[in-house]
Amino acid sequence: MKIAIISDIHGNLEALKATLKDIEKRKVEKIICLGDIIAKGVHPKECIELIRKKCEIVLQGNCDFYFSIEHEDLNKKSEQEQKRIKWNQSLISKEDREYLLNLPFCYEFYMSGSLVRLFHATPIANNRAILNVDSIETKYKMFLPSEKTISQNKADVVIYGHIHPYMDKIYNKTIINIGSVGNSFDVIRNQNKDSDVLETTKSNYLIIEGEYGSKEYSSDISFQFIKVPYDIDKELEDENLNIEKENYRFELKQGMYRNMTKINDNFRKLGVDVDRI
Ligand SMILES: [Mn+2]
Repeated sequence: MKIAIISDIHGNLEALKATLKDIEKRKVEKIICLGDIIAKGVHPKECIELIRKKCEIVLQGNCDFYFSIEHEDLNKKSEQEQKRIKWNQSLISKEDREYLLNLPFCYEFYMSGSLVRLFHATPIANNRAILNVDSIETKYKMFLPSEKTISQNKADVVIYGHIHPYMDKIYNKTIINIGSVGNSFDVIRNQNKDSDVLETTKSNYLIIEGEYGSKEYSSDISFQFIKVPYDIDKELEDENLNIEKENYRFELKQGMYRNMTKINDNFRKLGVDVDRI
């Protein structure tokens, strides 16, 4: 069975449409979404509608939660943050918010012998970023169960979203980040070493293929990373509706997070010499 796994649409309708079109042509039997359908882009409502129609399983991302709850401490937040919350909430209905708040945290299945566990960011919280440069110890914890996982077994394969795409092997286990459909970027960047940014700014998703539901190791399993180009300029046609349009345009066009200082500080904490890479 072929299963497509998508994540982090962030209200980018053109990216979502291009990705779903690509999935359709690859004869996939099931689509799973790892969350963050909304926030950042101006088309969250249309994205929720499409995701509900096309995806069999949808998990909750940190933004789905954050922009759907009532913030009782709203007045204590910075003016800019208040504006962000109100704006993102104004783009979706009460029913959309209810839908997002009721999404599950985790999904699991066996495939060709491996226990595959899916969540938005970590097995404990959906708002922490585990990066490809994190330690083996930190990455190992991604395979452990928590109160929020479906089973209490250690996973063999972990698939998550929230950041940028990579794959690694640790202790016989496979950790995969599928990247983002609508807010794609790479975090290790260097003007002299970067390739064309159009490679980065495409939509990312993953296809996993194998014997669905089988606990036997006797069949093959494969992971395919796919990058789909989409019409970024068309998505930005409505950018005047966006209260964060400069940041949003920068991220979509440059394939870089709006606050590289924050990312570089995180890297330094992990012992990565960002000034030399
Ligand atoms: Mn997220």
